[in-house]
Amino acid sequence: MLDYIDSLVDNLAGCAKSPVEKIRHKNTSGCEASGRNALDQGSQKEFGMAVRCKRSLALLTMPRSNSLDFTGQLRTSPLKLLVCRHILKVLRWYARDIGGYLVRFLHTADLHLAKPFGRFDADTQAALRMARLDALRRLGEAACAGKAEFILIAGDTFDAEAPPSKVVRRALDVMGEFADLLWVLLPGNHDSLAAVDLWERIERDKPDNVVLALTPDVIEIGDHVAILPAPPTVRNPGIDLTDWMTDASTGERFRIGLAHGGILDFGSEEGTVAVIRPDRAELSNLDYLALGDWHGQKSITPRTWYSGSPEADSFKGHSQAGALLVEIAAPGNVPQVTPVPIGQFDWRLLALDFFAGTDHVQQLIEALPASDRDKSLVRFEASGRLGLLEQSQLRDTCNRIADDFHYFEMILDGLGIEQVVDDLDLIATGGALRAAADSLFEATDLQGRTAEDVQIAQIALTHLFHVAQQEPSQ
Ligand SMILES: [Mn+2]
Repeated sequence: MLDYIDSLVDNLAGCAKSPVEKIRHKNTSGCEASGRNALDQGSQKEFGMAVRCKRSLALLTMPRSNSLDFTGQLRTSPLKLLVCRHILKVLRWYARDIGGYLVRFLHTADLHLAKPFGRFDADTQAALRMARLDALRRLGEAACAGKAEFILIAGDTFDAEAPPSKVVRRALDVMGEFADLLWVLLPGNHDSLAAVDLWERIERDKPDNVVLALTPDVIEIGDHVAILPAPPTVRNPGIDLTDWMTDASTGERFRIGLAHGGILDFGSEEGTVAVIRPDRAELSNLDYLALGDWHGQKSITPRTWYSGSPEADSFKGHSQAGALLVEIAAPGNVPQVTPVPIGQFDWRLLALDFFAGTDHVQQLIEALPASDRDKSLVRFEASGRLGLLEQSQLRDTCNRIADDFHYFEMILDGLGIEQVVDDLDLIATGGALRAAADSLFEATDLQGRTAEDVQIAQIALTHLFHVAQQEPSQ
């Protein structure tokens, strides 16, 4: 273990020289555009940090022959492993600082706070809205756990231009709780710059650790990072607002673009005009382009990512909802992007194709989420063909399991009827009911009818069958 620490120290001592040398090299070669010289404040800070690190590291490993030899004690102490681990942790932190240029941040977007979720009952609506506010806190926690310096929210923090006042207050309070973390907020298309009152209010009430990206101007974070924002002026600007990034001067800093909208040839979440160039990051020399709009996580190029929503909001089948932890070792390096799960609710679309003769109930049960059912929203869409009795059994199964889930919706209208005339006997063998069943059955024949009429007849017949099965037999 001690040998390992020694070798790590040697490596770090070697590394400590490199950032300083790099700066000098850039200046003497004259290839740097914005002219930071070797003795400016930033360089002095780098050099000071390197010297301090080397001294601290030497102190950590030096006193082997001293009477206060803690490394000697380590050999016998039961706390040996614990202390060694702690020293290694400290050394790794130094390794990170000596690098000097490493940047780590969390990229998120599309929280859609206060989204109404009108299709659901009031309880589900409230739970889903609360989950989005919780997501904000979980993002803060994930950023701290991942040692991120700041969080970029790439638009659509709010679902509407005039969200309920209390939601704005809560959101700002949650961000304020993470005092050591910087939150950079970009307007999106739902909360574009046209939402003048909203952004004025946020500007007035926000805590100090919240930075608003309301103009296409460079935002400098610390000594090493430049954020290049492209705030949407209106809901659907129709022009590529990231154009300005190419000519933005940022010196030695990391160049991180922040934008909201659809990428050309890829489309947008809600059908707005998709105009951002897919090669914007490469074209404008960005280290990373943090995008919002698309609610699923997606990489367009190694430097261009949609983080997706941190909490899912549709049955579109996006990948697991979360954020992206982005680490860039030095300007120009390819970012290391790690998805971080955030979302609590699992929106599950079950599109199942049935055909007669298979165990249809088992097919459904196997496809259902096995765990965390109270956090699952399920939309079950059946297609294919089943007999009337099998359809009725499927409906019974759905009714039985629906309460297991936070929300369960079944859509059996796409399921055709396997035409077994004997099934009609199970409705009635004679009388008015049988006459109705016969007439509906006849109407399920496509000959001379529209597909829509046939589907209506099928739905009516399956309902009639299901109702007949519920009645005590005559
Ligand atoms: Mn959105």
